[in-house]
Amino acid sequence: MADQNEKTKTDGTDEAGKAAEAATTEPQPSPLSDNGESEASRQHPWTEQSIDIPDGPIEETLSFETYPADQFEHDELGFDDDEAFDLLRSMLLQRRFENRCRQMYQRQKISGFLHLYIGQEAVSTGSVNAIRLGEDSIITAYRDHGMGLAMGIDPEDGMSELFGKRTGCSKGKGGSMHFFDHDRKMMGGHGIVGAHIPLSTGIAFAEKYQGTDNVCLCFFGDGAMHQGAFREACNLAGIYDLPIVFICENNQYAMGTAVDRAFAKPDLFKHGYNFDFPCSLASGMDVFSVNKAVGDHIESYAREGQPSMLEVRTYRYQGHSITDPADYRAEGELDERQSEDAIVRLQQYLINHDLATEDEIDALDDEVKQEVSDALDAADAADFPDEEAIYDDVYSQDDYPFIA
Ligand SMILES: Cc1ncc(C[n+]2csc(CCOP(=O)(O)OP(=O)(O)O)c2C)c(N)n1
Ligand SMILES: [Mg+2]
Repeated sequence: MADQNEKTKTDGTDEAGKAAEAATTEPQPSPLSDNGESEASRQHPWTEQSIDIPDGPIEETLSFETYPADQFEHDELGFDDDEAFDLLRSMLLQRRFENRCRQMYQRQKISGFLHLYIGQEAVSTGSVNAIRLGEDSIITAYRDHGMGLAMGIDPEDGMSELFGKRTGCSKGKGGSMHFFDHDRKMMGGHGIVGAHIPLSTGIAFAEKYQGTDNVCLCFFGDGAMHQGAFREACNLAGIYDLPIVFICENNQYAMGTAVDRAFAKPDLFKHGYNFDFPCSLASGMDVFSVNKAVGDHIESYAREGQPSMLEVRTYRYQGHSITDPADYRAEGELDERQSEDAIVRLQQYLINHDLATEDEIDALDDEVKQEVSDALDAADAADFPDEEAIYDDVYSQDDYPFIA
């Protein structure tokens, strides 16, 4: 990691003033507490930026770490043989769960929005296995079932949420786009594209302010990077040296628009460079590549108070939502991408490394299918929330300062 984003700058700017004040474990005074006029800024000139323009040209050499598929082994990443098998369980659970979701939507047991994560399971599983679960936070967009399950939300609670039942992980009032689990620090499930990115910066700010060494992983789609909120959040994280990793799950499409048609600079990982972040690119079709990349970004950067950016390239097999036939794809495109399937890849890995037999993998799959089937029965049998519960868990404050 030593050469990560190694930069040679000859632009004459003074980097010293920007030398990272590493996050300490002591509570810090809020950088916002005195309207930006901190003690330090009053003792120094307002700006140290030079207006003497150096002789050009200004040259920069950049380097970005990559994490391709088929490069990493389970034991070098710290997984024992059983843990490697558990990764498969996690990914299979997400896929079987969502296959049944689709069916339940058609039977009108689930209504409203339904965005499936099928194809992207290595991203959630690889990432969750790189965090300190219960201490580090994860926040994501509306394609959130897989992340919730990978973080340990019980499939019964997840399916109940989708059925709108009171036993759901958001008490049946959040639905597909709003899986939450406060104890596990799964901070949602958010429906407005890009709107959760500033929230992630707030979470990271809170961790730093409270003097913890916890980090926040913020997942968002390629489409969300067009939002101004992405820039604002990255910039604040950079100014305050926050413990955060911005992770773009580039699944190649935002609704029906392909990433290379929508971006002037489709190498999305490079966008983090504008905030002086270390930036990397990982395969989202190999759980080990994701795990290694996210682990490196957490331990080398986020826990050291250095925000960073990771682009994970993946592919969604289904349409944008359940009602999208996805006929904007090229012929053969889906088959080609599915030939890289992360679940098949891991199954093959386990067999090749004598960590599991085909029979054991089939038995695991049957077990997972049964678990999902039980979750469906429980969701079906559960009650809807009471009508009065509609007023519970709604934020209100009588003396809210800005409302007359
Ligand atoms: C602010 C806002 N604009 C538009 C939408 C409609 N919309 C929902 S999903 C989506 C595409 C987002 O794509 P991406 O961020 O790549 O996520 P993916 O669906 O691929 O996971 C759009 C435009 C929205 N929900 N919020
Ligand atoms: Mg997308």
